Order: sequence, then C-alpha cells, then structure tokens
Amino acid sequence: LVDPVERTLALIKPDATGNTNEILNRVEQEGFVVVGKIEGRVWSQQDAATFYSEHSGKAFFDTLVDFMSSGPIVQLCLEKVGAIKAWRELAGPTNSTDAKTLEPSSIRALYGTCGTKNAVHGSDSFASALREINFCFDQAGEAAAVVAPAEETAP
Ligand code: DGI
Repeated sequence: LVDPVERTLALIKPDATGNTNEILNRVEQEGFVVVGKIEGRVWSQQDAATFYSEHSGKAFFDTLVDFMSSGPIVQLCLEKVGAIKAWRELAGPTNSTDAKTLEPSSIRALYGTCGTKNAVHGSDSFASALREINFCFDQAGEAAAVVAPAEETAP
C-alpha cells in the first residue's frame, strides 16, 4: 500500500509571521510542496469564530478568537504524502511551552510562546482539511491556485 498524496491547511498565526521565511524553508526542507499561499490577510473576529467553531463555548475560545484576528496571518495549502499527519507532527504539541520540552525542534517550540500564541495551525483530519482549505482559498476566486494539479515530472 502506498500512502496517498494529501493536501492540508496550514496557518502561520499572527505571532509568527515575522518568521515566515524560516517556517517556509523548514516546510520545504521537510518535503512539503506549497500549492497555495496567501499572505497578509487579517481575519475578522467572525472569520476566527467560524474557523474555530468546534471550540465555541470553551474557556479559551474568546482569547483564541481575539488572537487569531489580532494581525496578519499566512494561509498555506501544503501537499505531501501523508501531509495532514506530517504537518501536525512538524508543528508539534498544541501548547508551545510544552513543545519546548517535548519536541524542541518543532515549529511551535521554535516560534511559539504559550498555549494561545503557538505559531501555526494544521488541519487534524481529511474532513477538516477540506473544510479549512475551502474556507481559506475559496473566497475570492483563489481556488484555482489550490485545485490545480501538482506539476508532473516526465517518467
Ligand atoms: O489542533 P491544535 O491547534 O493543536 O489544537 P486544538 O484544535 O485543540 O485547539 C485550537 C487552538 O486553540 C490551539 O492551537 C490553541 C487554542 N487552545 C487549545 N487549547 C487551549 C488553547 N488555548 C489556551 N489558552 N488554552 C488551552 O487549553
């Protein structure tokens, strides 16, 4: 069996956009192909609340929504064999403080600071990836950048 090529949604959150070049270099080093990238978009509170609606009502929800709408982010669609799991592993544990001891070379350890400011997001399942890629790339005719097939190499 061969693992399928997948696409996943990655975000560089407002606390880590100053490290965008370093993060993109790491992404490429680890074998991901960036098939969609939108830099500089600032989410409204409504955007953040919709994106994270599964967490609505939790204690950290308002903090999360405020943080995610506090400044520009980078929206990325990444492609790789097993991309969904691979990107979450590269991102590291949810809480950046934990990540610094548990997975010191992970992106959240290197560029995040705490439970809220944790540098990056990654879809957690195929269904989430589909929903989140459409949320980030299907709003202004940008879908073509994402649905175009990866460049084929000659056999
Ligand atoms: O998929 P993850 O981002 O790793 O984690 P998640 O889906 O459980 O939570 C989404 C985001 O919400 C997470 O990146 C940061 C925030 N969050 C989750 N749990 C906590 C939290 N923020 C705080 N302050 N405290 C938490 O316990």
